[in-house]
This record gives sequence, C-alpha cells and structure tokens, in this order.
Amino acid sequence: MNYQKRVMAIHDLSCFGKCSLTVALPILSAAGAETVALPTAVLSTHTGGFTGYTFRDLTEDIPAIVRHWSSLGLQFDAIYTGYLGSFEQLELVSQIISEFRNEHTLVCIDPVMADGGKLYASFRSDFPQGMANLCAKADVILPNLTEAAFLLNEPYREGPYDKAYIDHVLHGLADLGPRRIVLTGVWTEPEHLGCAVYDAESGETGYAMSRRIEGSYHGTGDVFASALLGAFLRGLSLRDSAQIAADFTAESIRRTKEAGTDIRFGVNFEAGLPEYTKRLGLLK
Ligand code: PXL
Repeated sequence: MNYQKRVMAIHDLSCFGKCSLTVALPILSAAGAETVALPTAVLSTHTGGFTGYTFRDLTEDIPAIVRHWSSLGLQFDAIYTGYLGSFEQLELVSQIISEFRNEHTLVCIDPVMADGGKLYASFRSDFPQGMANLCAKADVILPNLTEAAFLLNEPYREGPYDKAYIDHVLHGLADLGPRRIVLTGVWTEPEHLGCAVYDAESGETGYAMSRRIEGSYHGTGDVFASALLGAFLRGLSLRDSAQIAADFTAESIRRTKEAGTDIRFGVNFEAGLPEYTKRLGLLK
C-alpha cells in the first residue's frame, strides 16, 4: 500500500531553461515517485536557441556513481532516459539497463535527438542508429515524428498525417524491439495535436489529443514524457497516461503563451502540478 516507486532518471542538468532533470524531478515527485538523478552533463542552459552556454560532460563520473548504487543494492522500478550527449553515453545506458533491470523494471527511453525534420546540431549523423539499438532494449519509447523517421531510417514527412501512416510508423518502431510506443507530434487536422499509443502485445492503438496551441516552446517533450511516465507508474493505462500528459503539456503551453514568456525559457508546468496530482488520484 505504502510502496513508493523509484525511478532512475538519466538526463542532463540544464540549469536554466526547464528541460530534462529540472522538469523530470518535480513532475515525477508530484506523481509520488522517488526520483534518483543520474546527471549526464551540467549546462548553464539547454542548447535550444541560446549561445555561449557552458557544458561539462559527466560521462567519466557515471560508472563510479552506478558502481556505488550497485554496492548499496539499490533496485529501480523504472529507468528513464532523455537527452544523451554521445555514443559513449548510449553504451553506458545500455550497460546500466542490463545491470539494473529486473522483471518489474520499466525501461522508458525518450530518444531525444531531433525535431521539425532535423537532427539537433549537436548529434552526428550516425547517432540515430546508436539510439535505435538502445531503443531495442526499452519497454516504452516516446519519439516524436522526426525521431521516429530517423529511427526507421526513412524520410521525414510533414503533417497532416493519416492513420495509415501513423500505423506504419508505430508498427515499424515496435519491430525495433519495444513493446509500447508513444508517438508524439501527431495531428490529422490543424486544431488538435497529440500522440498515438501502440501496445504491440495487445495490438491496440489509441490516440490522446489536445487542442493545439501555436508556438514551439522548449522542453515540452520532457514535460510530456515525465508526466506520462509518472501517470503510468501509478497504474493508469498507457492511453490514459498519454491523455493526462497531453493535457498537462497543452495547459502549460497555454499558460506560458498567455504570460508572453520567451519560448527558450521553458513552460510554466509548475502551476499545473496540483491538477496533475489530482488527476492521478493523489489529491482530493
Ligand atoms: O529538451 C531536450 C533537451 C535536453 N537537454 C539539452 C537540450 C535539449 C534540447 O535541445 O539541449 C541539453
């Protein structure tokens, strides 16, 4: 009854700009999970639209941190990864999964590497193949449509999308290995934006859509993925978790747009945390 789930969150710490760990920690805490942070790098800001940011790579520290956790006998209910800066980190994460996975561990990989049809500038063109190999070890992956195209080594297609194309992408991604797929950035008409979810075991596909709010705010992929994982770890279905995460993200964007905040500064998800916690049944 009082069992608290423990998540290993493997992301960078971008000090300013609300993404990766600064988003994953508060959202997973609001979902009642214990979050153990494995920082892959420390940056003064994220890399989206800022210049002159600092970047300290922590790849060298990871093996010793993990060895210490191992010596303590720590067990994890989930391993959750986001932005990974190098091939070396892909390999390290793969080793961490092999070492810490047990039959109850959910491995959730957000293959952060691309958006809007383009690979992020910091990644080499062979990175997607390395990420596809890592995704083969996941239980759940959450690519956007650009990342999905790179994982499948197919050309990126602009929306609107039809269900036949979405099914093709979902099935192709499941063929890489993960049983559950959450494909983000899906839209069939301009008013709504959301995601498609696919469970390869049951063969079921579902959609979780929200009203579209224009503007490309930084860190929303991390807000969505963290909110979905938090809900899923509470025992909600993947589709219901996706709907809660889509609504939480859309509401955060709406609030931020209304405030006129610089799109690089991230979204005001904090104001939505009480409502999120309520929807998970944790607050009256
Ligand atoms: O939100 C994804 C992300 C995470 N971490 C860093 C980033 C980005 C996207 O640009 O730059 C450092």
